[in-house]
Amino acid sequence: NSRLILALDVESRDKANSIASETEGIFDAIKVGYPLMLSEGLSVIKELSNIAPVIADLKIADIPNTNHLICNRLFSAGAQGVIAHAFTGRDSLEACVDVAKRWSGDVYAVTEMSHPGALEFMAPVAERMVMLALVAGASGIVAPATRPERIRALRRAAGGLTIISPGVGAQGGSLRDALEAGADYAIVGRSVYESANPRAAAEALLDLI
Ligand code: BMP
Repeated sequence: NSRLILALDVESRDKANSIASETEGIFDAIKVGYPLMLSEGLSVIKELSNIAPVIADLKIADIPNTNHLICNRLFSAGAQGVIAHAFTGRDSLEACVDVAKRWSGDVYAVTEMSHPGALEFMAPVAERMVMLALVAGASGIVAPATRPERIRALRRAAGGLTIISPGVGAQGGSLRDALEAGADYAIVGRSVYESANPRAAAEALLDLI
């Protein structure tokens, strides 16, 4: 258990597989999102899940029925977890959780994002997003490594939910600060997959933990 999740926002299957293989054994999960899935299709999920459990990050944000359909696609494609927005409300989030339970999978609810724009609308209501994640039965939340003090506040609201935290490295967040503030896992993308030596970059992160 490295407490590290690889965000694999590359746009080719070959590149994705080569980075995932090179870093095999280091990351506890691989997060794939729109860039890779829109380029190469859902089949990348099953492929990568031979290397590590895959979290499908489509930031699902629709009515309950549509969320249900989307989650069914993602879990049947081999995802171990999905990421959904919380702002759509309890019923939409519960639809994701219902499907996840059937697959023994996880739902992570987005609370406050890591970019500066999240301060405009998300941050003021982030604690309420955490409450929604709790009542809907989500496994965890996504909280910003760029603002460790916000991880600390959201941890207080989140109790035992798993906190996964993007924004380390390329976005300026510190791995250590995020974990010390209460994140269970840090999500790292560019600083690994854009590195000339992804394995060395990933090992350097491990050394920090
Ligand atoms: P990077 O380490 O290259 O900045 O990648 C971070 C990853 O986490 C990206 O896939 C991004 O879409 C995602 N992410 C984020 O950066 N902030 C959030 O608040 C939520 C995310 O899913």
